[in-house]
Amino acid sequence: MMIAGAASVTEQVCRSCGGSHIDTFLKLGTTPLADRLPVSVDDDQEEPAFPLNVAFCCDCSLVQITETVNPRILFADAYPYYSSFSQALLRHSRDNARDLIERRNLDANSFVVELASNDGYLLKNYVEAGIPVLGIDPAEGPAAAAEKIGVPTRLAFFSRELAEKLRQQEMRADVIHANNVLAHVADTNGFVAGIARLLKDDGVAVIEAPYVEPMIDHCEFDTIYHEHLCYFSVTALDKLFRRHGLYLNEVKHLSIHGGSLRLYVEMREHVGASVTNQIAHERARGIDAIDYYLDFSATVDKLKVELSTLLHRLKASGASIAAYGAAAKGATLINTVGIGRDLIDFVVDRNIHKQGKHMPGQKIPIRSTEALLEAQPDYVLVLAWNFLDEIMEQQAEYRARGGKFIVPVPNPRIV
Ligand code: JHZ
Ligand code: ZN
Repeated sequence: MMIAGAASVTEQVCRSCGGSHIDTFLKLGTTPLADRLPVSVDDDQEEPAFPLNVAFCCDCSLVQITETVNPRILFADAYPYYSSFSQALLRHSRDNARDLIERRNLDANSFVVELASNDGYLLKNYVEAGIPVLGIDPAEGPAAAAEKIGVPTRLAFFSRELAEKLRQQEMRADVIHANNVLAHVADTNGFVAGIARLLKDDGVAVIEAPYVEPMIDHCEFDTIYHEHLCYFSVTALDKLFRRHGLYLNEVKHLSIHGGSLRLYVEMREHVGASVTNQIAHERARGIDAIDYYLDFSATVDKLKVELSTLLHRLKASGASIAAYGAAAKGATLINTVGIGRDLIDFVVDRNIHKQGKHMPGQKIPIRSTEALLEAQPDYVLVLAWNFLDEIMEQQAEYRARGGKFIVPVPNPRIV
């Protein structure tokens, strides 16, 4: 499973249960890394690219990609993702913190840890409320941004070993947040074991991860990239936590990122109806069996053809097209569909760390969002479709002047 010096390894067994019955049901080809943005368009230096194959474990139901790219390559070097550029995400995070402060009676004597704390977008809410926190994140830029706003941050990958070290220093958490990180770690079991070590006996881990059901049902195949090693069902998660003496006691559905789960995980077993009902639902729909996944490849191919045909038709009619959101998922979309500079003039993004760089693989330039009103392209392909409402509201002027958006999933459509 682990890679010391190698750029990547191909897994032969399940990341969670170690079983060897893993069946590949989707092959997206070889794609460049989604969060590694080329600085220059003439940069001849070849971008590293890796296979993107998705498999189902017949033993524990976990959906996973089979290639593990070295995390140091994926996250440490100029990682451009900063959480704080979406207002919707900031609101979502603030509500989550407030809810936990109230539910758990957190105060100056409590301790909240976030794994993959990024730029402090979530923990800052606890800091404001006078609650001690520690962020843990391996990406230098975002971690420095967190420190700057008063969120103490340890520059590290979280692991079982780090949890052990913190515990030796008398650090144990009332609340551990882990948002959009469980799917990112190569040592899935080590990470969960670390949570079990760091949690107080009566503490709670609050974990968010995209849910595999909407990914399949809404053809959100662009959320598949090398950072996302796992695509979770509640069935697979329940087994993963139990292996480490943790219990998934409550689950909530969230609309963020195309449909996510928020999991409440504790040391004591107190499984609520939200969990048992969801596992029953997954069984009824067959989410715990390979058949559910077998049509996905054909559905993805259909979407790719439809989108490519639409963009070529618009372009052939003389229309100009730009794109919105230099999102990681955008990198998968443009590289698997083959959307290059012949179709898209530029991509806009509010994240200043992405502006001036280029989309992976296709090397489409990334500009600030003001470029939309300056150039007034006829169409804008929304790569960050998960924030469509926020983007439409913010780009009211572009739309009032006649601009139109193209939303790629679940079916390409113009709005
Ligand atoms: P966004 C991220 O993936 C990061 P990405 C990560 N890979 C992960 O796991 C998933 O989320 C769950 C920009 N934007 O967040 C910001 C605007 O410019 O959907 C981002 O660059 N203006 C760890 O990268 C991009 O769009 C706006 O108004 O696929 C959105 O990327 C808004 C709302 C966003 O996910
Ligand atoms: Zn398994």
